[in-house]
Amino acid sequence: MNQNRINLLKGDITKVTTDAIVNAANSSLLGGGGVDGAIHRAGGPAILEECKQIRARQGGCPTGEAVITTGGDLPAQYVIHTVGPVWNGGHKNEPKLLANCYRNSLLLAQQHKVKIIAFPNISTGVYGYPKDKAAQVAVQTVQEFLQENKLPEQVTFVVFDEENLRLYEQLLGE
Ligand code: AR6
Repeated sequence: MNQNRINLLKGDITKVTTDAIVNAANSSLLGGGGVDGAIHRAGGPAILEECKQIRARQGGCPTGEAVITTGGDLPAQYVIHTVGPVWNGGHKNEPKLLANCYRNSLLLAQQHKVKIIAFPNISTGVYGYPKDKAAQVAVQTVQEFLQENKLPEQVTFVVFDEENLRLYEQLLGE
């Protein structure tokens, strides 16, 4: 039913023109490597400035939670920064925390009337979450959210490597 509200794209999320992109951040909100570094480089200093303000207000962002800033110079209007769990063998609540990332990002998007949102494969880089397990959590959580909500209208999964492309193609039946 909501399959046509989910899209799959391979490439660099900083190039995607959309209402919001999601950043796989860390709880400091001060930037890092991977997709986080790419977003701050491409989006310019306005994003970091807002991250610092949020940090001053609430002291960073706990794992599984999300915060929103401008998209700065990006073709996206907003960046939603969420903090994925570090993979620790799977017995440290990782699946629930990863699902929280997707759900809380979608909720924040909805509050900002976001119609189209793009997600990277949160936690599957530096944080070491097995890609197959992470893809299952991502797709299931997004599908459930879309079944229960009208906004966002469209969700794009932006994959960066062949393995994730294959996994998402399988899960989305493409
Ligand atoms: N566009 C889309 N996906 C990307 C891009 C890009 N430009 N660059 C990397 N990826 P990671 P994490 C993919 O390591 O595992 C940072 O230092 C990448 O191939 O960026 O959640 C933060 O500050 C992988 O599939 O995020 C944190 O400290 C996915 O994005 C920590 O890394 C996530 O990989 C977060 O680790």
